[in-house]
Amino acid sequence: MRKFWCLFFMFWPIAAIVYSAMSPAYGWWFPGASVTELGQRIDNLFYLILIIITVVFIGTQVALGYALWKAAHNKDEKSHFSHGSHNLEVIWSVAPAVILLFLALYQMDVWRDFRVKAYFPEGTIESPIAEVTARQFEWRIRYPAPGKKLQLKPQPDDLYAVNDLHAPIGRAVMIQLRSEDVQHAFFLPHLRIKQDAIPGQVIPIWFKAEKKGLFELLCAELCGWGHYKMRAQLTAEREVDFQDYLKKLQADQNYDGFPASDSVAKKEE
Ligand SMILES: [Cu+2]
Repeated sequence: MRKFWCLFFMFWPIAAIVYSAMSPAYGWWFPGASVTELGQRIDNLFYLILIIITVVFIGTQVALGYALWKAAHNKDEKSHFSHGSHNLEVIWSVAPAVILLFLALYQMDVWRDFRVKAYFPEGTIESPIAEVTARQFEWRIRYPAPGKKLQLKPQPDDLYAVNDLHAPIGRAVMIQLRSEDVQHAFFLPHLRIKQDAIPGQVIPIWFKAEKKGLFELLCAELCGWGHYKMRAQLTAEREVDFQDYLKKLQADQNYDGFPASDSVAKKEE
């Protein structure tokens, strides 16, 4: 039985290491390569941290195993209590502090480009493409009418959609994130974007999708019983298709049940 437990507890660290080593090749961490350049930089940071953690994990497990092994084979010596080692304590306090400080400084430019408004790509702040409002349990999207700018307050000619966010590819775009009720999290795993939506706050997010496609948009914050239903999509498409989509939304919203020519005649009456 003793052997079983020994093998049992040895199995999990080994399984964790094998899993970590295999994950990048199989895409188990993230779904495929990032669709944005900034996302690739975030991935690089993630893998750097993963490597550091793996090295530390293997190191500490091997040291622990060695200490146990040595103690188990040294039957003559009685156990003794030690007050501790000042030198060791200094080493294991300073080493992690240095690693953390390095990471804090090293990730700064990615953080700055992602979050600091002054560094957002040109043109994004002035003309957000949409406002996304999270609510229990859906994503409401508000676009300005074609040719107009998004205002903070809803306008009569604004365009609305639910659970389907469209964005053009090849240029940096910004959206305004809000929440209507509780805390949600706007998560675009393919773009490596995750941002909490907080009631009472308008939070800007920018991204530059490089690839066309449909990408998952999820809520990553347990927000109530219907949390699982907050699955939406981002449609990344060419600029012309994006403009066509807005025009189609506009036509659909202005549809009054009459053919176009009739409705003109009706207004003139
Ligand atoms: Cu939610």
